[in-house]
Amino acid sequence: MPDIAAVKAALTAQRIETPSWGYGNSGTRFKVFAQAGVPRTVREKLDDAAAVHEFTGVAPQVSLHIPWDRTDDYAALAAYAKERGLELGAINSNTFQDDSYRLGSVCHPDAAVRRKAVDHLLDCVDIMDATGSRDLKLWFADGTNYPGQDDVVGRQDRLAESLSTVYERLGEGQRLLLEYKLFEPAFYTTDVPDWGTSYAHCLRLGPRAKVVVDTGHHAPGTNIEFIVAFLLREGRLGAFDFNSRFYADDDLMVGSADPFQLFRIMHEVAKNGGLAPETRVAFMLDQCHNIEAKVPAVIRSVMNVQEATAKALLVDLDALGAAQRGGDVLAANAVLMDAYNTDVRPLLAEIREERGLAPDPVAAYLASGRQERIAAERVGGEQAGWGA
Ligand code: LRH
Ligand code: MN
Ligand code: MN
Repeated sequence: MPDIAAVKAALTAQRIETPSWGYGNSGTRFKVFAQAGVPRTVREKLDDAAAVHEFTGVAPQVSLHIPWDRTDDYAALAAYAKERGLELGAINSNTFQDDSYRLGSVCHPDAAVRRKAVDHLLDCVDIMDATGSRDLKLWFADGTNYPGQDDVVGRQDRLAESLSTVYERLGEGQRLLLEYKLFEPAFYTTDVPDWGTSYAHCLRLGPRAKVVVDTGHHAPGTNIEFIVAFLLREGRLGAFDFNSRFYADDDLMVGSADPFQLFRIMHEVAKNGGLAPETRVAFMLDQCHNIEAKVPAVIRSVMNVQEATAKALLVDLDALGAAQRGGDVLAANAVLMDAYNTDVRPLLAEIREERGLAPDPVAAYLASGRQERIAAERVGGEQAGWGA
């Protein structure tokens, strides 16, 4: 049986990074519903992230998205974060919201557009130098809409060249994380559509290039935990963008559509050393909260990751191994299901109370009055939103 003290230590040590854009307004192409108390500045987004960390105790890092979080002094922003017990996490680039990127960015047929995109990525590395961020997280909207629109292999060549320029610029300890996505906004070909494409580019770049698995970026039925296990074995799993997928890139709260899938993913992570700090897997959320209150939704998401992790840590690996070696299919499956069916909420509540935190972070946040306070204070100015 798993040692409960070790399970508790692993849960206490786990870190979950929250996205700055999750605190801003967001929606669909049909409507963005503004909410009271939404941050108007990057600093207010950090204040919200600090609240999530205060109530959960496991979310001290915040990912930034450039230019959504642009500021003229990143070192000062990092100092502001530090004063609130936070660190600035991954820097997410944006090469998808400029008219010049209609035919792509780093894969664009025109060298001048590629140069502009690469310059932005290099600017992001400068920002990492100022903030002390470890990771540059790249997602490209590049692709084509129609057969024949562009040369598929030519686009891969341009991608490889652009990535290599950025990789060469990385400082010591900095990593390039390459995210893939099956489709959207391109509908015929996508230049980094899957983990295999990302992995192949990372292999060519070098050991500090790693794959990002965004749980919402796969075809229905894809076995994501297999991808996770494979990448961990190869030392190329850099990070997760956690969110939930009913249909496509839904960006809803992680673990809401399929908590069992999240457990299966975390089982592969836990079993294959992915929770060890030296493996350096970053557990990030990449979510938007369109109709629900944002700060409590981020807290809930952090808790969902913790619950899946706790269940994964409760898998009796000795019993599992014995059943697997003995070819006992039913027993092996039962070991996993026993862990999944365990109610880990009391264990997590106990860990929080031992650390001086409230046992139920969502309830404690709602009772704190903070939501009403920010709604009253944050009036005037322009609310932050996805894409602005
Ligand atoms: C792309 C994506 C990527 C972006 C984020 C806002 O769909 O997952 O990680 O940077 O959304
Ligand atoms: Mn993502
Ligand atoms: Mn996405």
